[in-house]
Amino acid sequence: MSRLIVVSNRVTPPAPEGASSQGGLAMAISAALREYSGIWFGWSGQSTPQYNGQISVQRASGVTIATMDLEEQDIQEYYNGFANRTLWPLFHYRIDLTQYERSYGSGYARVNARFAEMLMPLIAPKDLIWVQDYHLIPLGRELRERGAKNAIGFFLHIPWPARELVATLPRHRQLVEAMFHYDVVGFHTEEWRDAFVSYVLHEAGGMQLSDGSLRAFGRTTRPQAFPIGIDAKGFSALTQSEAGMESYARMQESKAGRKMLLGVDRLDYSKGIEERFLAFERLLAESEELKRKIFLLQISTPTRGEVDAYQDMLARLDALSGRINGVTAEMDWIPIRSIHRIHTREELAGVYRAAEVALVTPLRDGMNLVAKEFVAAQDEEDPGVLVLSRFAGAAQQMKEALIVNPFSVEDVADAIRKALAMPLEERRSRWRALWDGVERDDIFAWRDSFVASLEAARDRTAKPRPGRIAGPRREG
Ligand code: ADQ
Repeated sequence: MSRLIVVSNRVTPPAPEGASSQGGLAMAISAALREYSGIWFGWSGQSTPQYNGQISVQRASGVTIATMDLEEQDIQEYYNGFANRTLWPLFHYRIDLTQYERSYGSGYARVNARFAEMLMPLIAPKDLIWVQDYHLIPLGRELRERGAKNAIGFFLHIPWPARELVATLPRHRQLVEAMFHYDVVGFHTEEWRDAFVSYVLHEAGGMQLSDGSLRAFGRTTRPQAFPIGIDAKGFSALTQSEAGMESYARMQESKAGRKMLLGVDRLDYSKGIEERFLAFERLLAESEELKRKIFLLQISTPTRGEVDAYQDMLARLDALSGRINGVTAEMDWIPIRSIHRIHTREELAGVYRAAEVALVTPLRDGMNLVAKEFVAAQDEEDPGVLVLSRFAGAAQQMKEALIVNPFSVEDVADAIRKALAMPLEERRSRWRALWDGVERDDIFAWRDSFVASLEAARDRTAKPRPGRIAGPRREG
């Protein structure tokens, strides 16, 4: 088995299963590397007064992790700047929040070059290299320029947007050209992959070859969809852990016979939390009979606090839940419980299991793992109902959920009413179909299919066999 080197912006040392509170990407990588001999390389999350080219290496839970510190200016321009003020909002269709600063672009290029400089000495000739996410798009090119001949793959955890949006980015061609230094470029869904293909064919004058790969900028890459999953069985088992059962029992008690709607998100404008609150308000206004019988528990962890759009959102969200509660609450009933805290995986599993309805209503989301965690945590005899945004990548797979348009408060309110009234038999059959998918397309299937694709790319490079040029593909 080849050694796998995973590179991501942040490296979060893996904690023993069940004890961690890592975010979606970090969860996915530590689960993927646990069974692979390999290295996880990235930023430590710490700043250093001056870039010193030093790497710190440690082993944690069977994974070797190698990290570097970044200078404050790097953090501002690369991480808070180009990654989170430019690419993140743009790729989530928030052009109104997208900031196009030249200094962000230079910081992004500089940090990607530093990543390559630090990583090169760790790479052995047969290693497979797997670069994660939008922070590191140019890393493949930087590695190639320094002589890396390995199979290198890239996976984008966020959506790839319509080409008209990409074209608003200064030097967008250069960014896309960088994708062509990877042998494989992975997306969560066929929709995101097709949007990338569309850019290449129509903006970059590229060609699609008969084997599905793309040729442009004098290079070839293979775009593919690899829907990410969770450690489904592992997550399901957390509901039976001591802490999981305790959190379930605590929630059941605090529900006091009421039905619970649940939202769990990183606090981010892409997650549609404000729109969800407004839909809930609409539901209560239209369905008087539901008052006092239901409540919404929203658990949102603040992130990216240095970026103003996130501070603004936190303030708006608190004001909104305060207003709705102020107008609607009664002495012994509060409609929205909104908390900003990180919970352990076990606690979350117990809370998911106690919920009658999960509201996963992002305005745009690469995949959304919360939808899958909710399904994995249910009691098969009496499962809850998943309300899922059509704009989450997960909606492509989880068709038995109640699929909604999160921009329409009426649509979401209708779906909540339907979920609350759904007969047990229908809940069971929908849940069964969802669980079958979550269990089959789990995190290990995701890892294995990406690595297999990277291995195939390595084998093709060893014996080059050019594909036939098929000409630009027609858009359907
Ligand atoms: P995220 O935007 O972070 O991930 P998501 O996929 O929903 O979104 O993952 C969030 C993770 O954080 C889940 O595992 C959840 O349990 C955890 N989490 C959220 N709130 C928490 C809390 N209060 N306490 C503890 N844990 C909490 C990005 C993309 C997604 C994509 C993933 C993986 O934006 O679209 O699904 O990467 O590729």
